[in-house]
Amino acid sequence: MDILEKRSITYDRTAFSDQELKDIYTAILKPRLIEEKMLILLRQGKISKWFSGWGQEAISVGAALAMDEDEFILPMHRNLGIFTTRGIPLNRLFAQFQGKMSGFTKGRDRSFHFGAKDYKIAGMISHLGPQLGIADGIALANKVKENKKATIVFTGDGGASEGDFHESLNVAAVWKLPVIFTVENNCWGLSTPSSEQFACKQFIDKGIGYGMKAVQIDGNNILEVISTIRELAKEMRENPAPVLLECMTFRMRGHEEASGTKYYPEGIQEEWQIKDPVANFELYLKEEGIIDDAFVKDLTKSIKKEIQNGLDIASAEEKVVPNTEKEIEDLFAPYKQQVIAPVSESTSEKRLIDAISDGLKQSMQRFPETIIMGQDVAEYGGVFKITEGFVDLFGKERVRNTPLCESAIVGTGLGLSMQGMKAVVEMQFADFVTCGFNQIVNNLAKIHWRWGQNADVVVRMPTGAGVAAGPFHSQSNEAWFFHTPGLKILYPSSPAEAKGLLAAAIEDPNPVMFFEHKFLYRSIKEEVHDDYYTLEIGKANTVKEGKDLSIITYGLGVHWAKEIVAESGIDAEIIDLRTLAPLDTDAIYASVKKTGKCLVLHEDCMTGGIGAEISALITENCFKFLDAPVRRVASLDTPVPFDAGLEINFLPKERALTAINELMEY
Ligand SMILES: Cc1ncc(C[n+]2csc(CCOP(=O)(O)OP(=O)(O)O)c2C)c(N)n1
Repeated sequence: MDILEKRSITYDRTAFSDQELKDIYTAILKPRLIEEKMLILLRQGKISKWFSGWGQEAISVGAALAMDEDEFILPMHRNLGIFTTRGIPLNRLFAQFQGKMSGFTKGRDRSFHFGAKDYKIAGMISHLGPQLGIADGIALANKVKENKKATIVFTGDGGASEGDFHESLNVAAVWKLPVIFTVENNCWGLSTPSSEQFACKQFIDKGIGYGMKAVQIDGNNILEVISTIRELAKEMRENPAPVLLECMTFRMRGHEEASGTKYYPEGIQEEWQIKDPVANFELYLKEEGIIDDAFVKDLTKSIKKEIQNGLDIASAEEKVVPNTEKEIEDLFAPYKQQVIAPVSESTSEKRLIDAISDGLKQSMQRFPETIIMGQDVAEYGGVFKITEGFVDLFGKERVRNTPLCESAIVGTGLGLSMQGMKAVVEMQFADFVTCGFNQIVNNLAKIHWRWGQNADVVVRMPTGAGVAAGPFHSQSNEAWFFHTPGLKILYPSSPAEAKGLLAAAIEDPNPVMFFEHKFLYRSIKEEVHDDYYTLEIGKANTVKEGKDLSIITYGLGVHWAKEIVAESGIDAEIIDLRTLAPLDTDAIYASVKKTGKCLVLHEDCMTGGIGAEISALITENCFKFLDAPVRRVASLDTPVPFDAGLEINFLPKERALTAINELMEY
């Protein structure tokens, strides 16, 4: 421990007993001593990277001490003290740093990128800001269940420049969620000083803009941190509402050890050195006669021993042995779908839109812990009216209008899932998913594989062209997600499929992208079972049997294929994939092996589309059965144009017949 000659922090110990003060000192010393050790190991090349929290320990330790043990904390990369104070065994922590099996991510993710539900810690991803939206979801669950619990989430002053910060604070303010948004204002984001990061004077100035209380404290004063957070948490447990907490502090070491601190102005570290949170507190406790040199010596010795023991255990553990099957298996939470048949024979004619609405409604009844979130989904019923009347049935707590904030809402869905709830998020148009993309591909898709947390979130995606809506309301973007391991993708083509698959998606505890074709919403109808039922995820449907050619398609493509085949009289087999991930390769191969010729038809653009993958799979697995090269017909590789004539030209339907004829003649 660095010795300070003179204390520069003033403490108010009124609320703390002697024993408590000793315990607090014990808690704050531990991460400091771990850091000291880690820096040695780093120099010895025994760990690869280290993000230092040196000088910021009072915030992490103070927060963990102030919150109830069963309240969630969502830390960042400098919050070692949260993990230690929450009591994570050091051997597991070090095993995590070393990528060992007994860490928290089976060697799949590094350093502090993990969560541990047993310790009520929800870990970060590298992108920083997405943490904030998850906190909203955790807090929303606490609020609707009336748990009287607070949640605390962290960001740096740099991370607070991300859109997620704005979205998440705004949602929490509008929904009055019990979250403490903690900005560790350590004056720098990597090499960028605050003056180049934000123009406001201080973060608390933002509170008024969000309509939330904002409090600034000395983040190096552990008693102030504890007292403030205790008070804020106590208040919001009773009267849920978010708070912006700005903790003034300084990052004493480099962004990560290898990057150094050359960019720091001369003398700034020395200036902050005298405000060291550990040394000041130690000096204060000595002055108060609560601890003495012997106590510090003994404690240091015993913590060092604990650290060494933890390291010995972690280091003795063998390296992770790769097991490909397990790597793939862990992408999703274990789940064996039980397909549910309708109880009665009762059916009625339903358009696609009615069937989706019906499936959604029945799922809401069946799973009372499901929350629907989206823009204008409440009284207005959503822009396509899928949720019309839902507020009357389920109330506004469960059918929630959201601000425009796709990222925060997907994050909120994940937070609900961490609390054992289900979320259905409606993108107003599939095109707008770009604004929530990060949460989907990096959080929802990866979280189970990383640390075993499922993401019970269905993202509804009103998709596709044919409605003359131009490049930002017509896109097909399923391929973006198809390329991302960890997501299921459903794309029904008919009302009956849509109802059964949506119910199946909501039952599934894993993240599902659910595509609904806008052109089909009101243009197709059929008899659909009135009772609740599900269809098998991952199972294609043979729409029409045939022997001369296989047309593999989905969505609107199924309807094009049916029309073309009916008009041309070709004996083609039409396979409706229904699920894009997992892909029913058995059905594809069986059909191609039977017909020997294959056309893959889809509305999405050609290049890098799902057709490319299917074509490659057929070539690899059915080559000797093929009598012609696999053909793909897809939309042009351009954005979707607005003018109806241009849109028809863009879409593949008119090119499909030519391709079919060429295949037949091959
Ligand atoms: C979206 C994103 N952009 C850039 C980075 C690279 N990066 C990692 S940490 C960091 C600085 C963060 O600064 P701040 O939030 O103030 O936290 P601090 O490191 O100072 O604790 C940057 C630029 C990242 N991880 N994610």
